[in-house]
Amino acid sequence: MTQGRTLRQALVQEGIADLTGLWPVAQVEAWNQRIDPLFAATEDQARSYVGADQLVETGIFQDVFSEPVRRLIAGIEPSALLYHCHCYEIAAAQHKPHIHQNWLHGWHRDRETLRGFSPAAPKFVSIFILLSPVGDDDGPFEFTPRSPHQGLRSGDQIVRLVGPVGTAAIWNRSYYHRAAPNRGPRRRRILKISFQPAELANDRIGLDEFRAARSRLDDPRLQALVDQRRVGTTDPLAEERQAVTARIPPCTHRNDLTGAASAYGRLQAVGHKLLSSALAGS
Ligand SMILES: O=C(O)CCC(=O)C(=O)O
Repeated sequence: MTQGRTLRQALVQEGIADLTGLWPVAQVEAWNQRIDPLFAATEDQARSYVGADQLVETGIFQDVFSEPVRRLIAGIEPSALLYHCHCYEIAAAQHKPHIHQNWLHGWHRDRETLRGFSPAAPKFVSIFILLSPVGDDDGPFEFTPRSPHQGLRSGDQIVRLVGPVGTAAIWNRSYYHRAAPNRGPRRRRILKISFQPAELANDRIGLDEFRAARSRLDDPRLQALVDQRRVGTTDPLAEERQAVTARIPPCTHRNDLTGAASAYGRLQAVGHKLLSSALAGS
């Protein structure tokens, strides 16, 4: 555990920090009761979603973005604008990851973050809150907590996000991560938030789910988080910025990549680095 590091610093260095406890378990269980009926209609699908507008309708959005959470976000990115805000479920009894399943065992960096990646600032950040309990076989989120420019190596130490409902982590989307296969008997449910500086291109904030979410919110501080008109601007949110001390989750596992796959991963990392440098100069 690193002492005294802020979340912003941890997101640059290890790329991940623990947020468990920020949303009380009883509150998360109450969210589940509200969205169970929404997910019931789609439980035969490989992946299913409850969008930002539905999260506003059920009051979950307002709970998630409480004042302390908004201050924590502003402490990481003063002009934060949302990029993702939804709950999703992935199917049970799978042998492969639900995303990028035929590529490096699912390990990837989020493509839309590569152009703006900076090794000095966390620009593309996600938060995961577990809405179903996740054990080793339940499709846990896995994360490589070191600079993505070093590429992937076979047997690298990784963080695995397992735990009861309410377990939560914040992570840098430009780092290597994956969903392990959900081999278990139940659908895995997560609440996902992503934010980024408002000035950056944002191809999701104009989606109907965000427009509807904004129109249903009364509080201007909540509206600002989903306001498409802020794209391209640098004005900070109205929140006081809070620099929260980071808790770095331990590495408990190693990846199962073969030497050949990791060599390919390193080549890919060199390519990404060259691309970032070229785009930074363009
Ligand atoms: O569902 C997961 O555990 C990982 C999803 C993922 O790769 C992503 O959000 O970029």
